[in-house]
Amino acid sequence: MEAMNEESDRVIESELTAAEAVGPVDAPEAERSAAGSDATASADADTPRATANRAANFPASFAAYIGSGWADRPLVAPPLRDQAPFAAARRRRLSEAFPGTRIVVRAGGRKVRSNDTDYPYRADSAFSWLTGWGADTEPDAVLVLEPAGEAHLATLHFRPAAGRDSDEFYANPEIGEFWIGARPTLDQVAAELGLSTAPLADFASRVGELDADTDTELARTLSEFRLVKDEYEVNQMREAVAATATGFDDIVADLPRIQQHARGERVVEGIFYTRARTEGNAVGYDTIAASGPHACILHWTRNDGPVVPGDLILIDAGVELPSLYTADITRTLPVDGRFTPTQRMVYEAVREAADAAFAIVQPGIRFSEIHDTAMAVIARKTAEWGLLPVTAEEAVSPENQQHRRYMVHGTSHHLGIDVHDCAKARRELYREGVLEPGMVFTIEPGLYFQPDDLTVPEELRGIGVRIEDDILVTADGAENLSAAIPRTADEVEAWIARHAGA
Ligand SMILES: [Mn+2]
Repeated sequence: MEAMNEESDRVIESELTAAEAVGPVDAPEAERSAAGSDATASADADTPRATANRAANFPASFAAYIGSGWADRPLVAPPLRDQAPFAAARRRRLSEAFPGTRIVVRAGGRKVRSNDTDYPYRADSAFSWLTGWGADTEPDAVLVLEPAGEAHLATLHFRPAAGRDSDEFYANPEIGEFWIGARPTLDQVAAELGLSTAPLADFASRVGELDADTDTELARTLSEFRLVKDEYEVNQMREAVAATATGFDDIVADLPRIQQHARGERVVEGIFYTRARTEGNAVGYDTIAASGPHACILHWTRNDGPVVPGDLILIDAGVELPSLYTADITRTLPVDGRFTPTQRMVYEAVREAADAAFAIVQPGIRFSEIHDTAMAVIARKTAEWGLLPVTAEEAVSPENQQHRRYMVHGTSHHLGIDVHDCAKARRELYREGVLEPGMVFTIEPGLYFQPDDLTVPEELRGIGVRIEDDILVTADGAENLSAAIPRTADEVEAWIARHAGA
């Protein structure tokens, strides 16, 4: 955070023009020619998708007619976004790490889901981290850090708003304004992100540059830079958790309706999705709504099963904000509002593992110690219940690990703009890394007794429990950002009862 206030000229952000008075959406001549006055000049238009064989031709006179009669759209410059100074500090840090080298970080393009329909667009995380551009990123945008003296000059290239002299706005289903909405102008984006902007058409790869899509050292560095969150990011994580908490509350409030549907798990997914779309940008990952024995399938996202009284339902979901930061939270609920004694025993064992892991979190410990601490509880509990062929002490030794039959996944992963954040960081900075204030990660132990596991008594089979919270490392310990979502068995029962009585 202190870097924000430092006078640093490592990255020279070039002069922003027209920051006070952004012109009309219709681009000036220079931009028009750069963006291409002919829609077919754009890469997107080169290969129109399946619409070509059903499109009615426009007569030659039509372009002139539809190109006229439009009001100017003078725009007030949008304010600088909160994240802009933080993104500038991140670019300075990258500049210092790669002096004299041209750096290219791409937002990525749209991806086809089928035929002429795309997946919802989602910008590359490193690109978003460096630019502060989130859910509204223009596809195919490219950030370039060009060496300039001791530092770099940062320029954001993207496909700007097209003028009415182009046929793009009405005739191009993939990028045209009438089809998918207007793009921002270069000046608008420059004002919002505090970055110098240029048309995408002006961007070309150069020999010797490092491209984050292909250079592993650059990609790794960007991943490692993201391990410690700045003040903006921590606030985003708090917001993402708050929105996610509301989504979980929506689910609990609707438990009676959920049980009535043959695909109750889908109802759960839909309820959470509605909250994610209304409060945030989307879900940060596919929601896991796993009722009954489905809870034993770690990444159950088919979500097509019923939600039956007497069972537990495991819900693992997170709201991704427009800034692209996401929460990642799991709660396991008794569908009818009350844990059976066996369910409660398993649930509270998992909670004990989570609480033990959380208790040791502070700057200076190793990330892997969190997992080891949670697993020691899992080993002790499963040994106490007579499930292990060895003692708990024997099980936790590296050459044994029998208890992991019931929890094969890790306890923690970093969290941020990606749900599994910093995935390209080196093992010595991740698993073997030492905790620092500002790190955000999950603690998510579980116990999963497969329905056909002959090593466990019948009453345990088909029970799956996970409790997942989002943890911030503070100066002298840790804060559970999701502590306000009911966690203990008693709290969870009271939560459901509160809604049932309402
Ligand atoms: Mn997780």
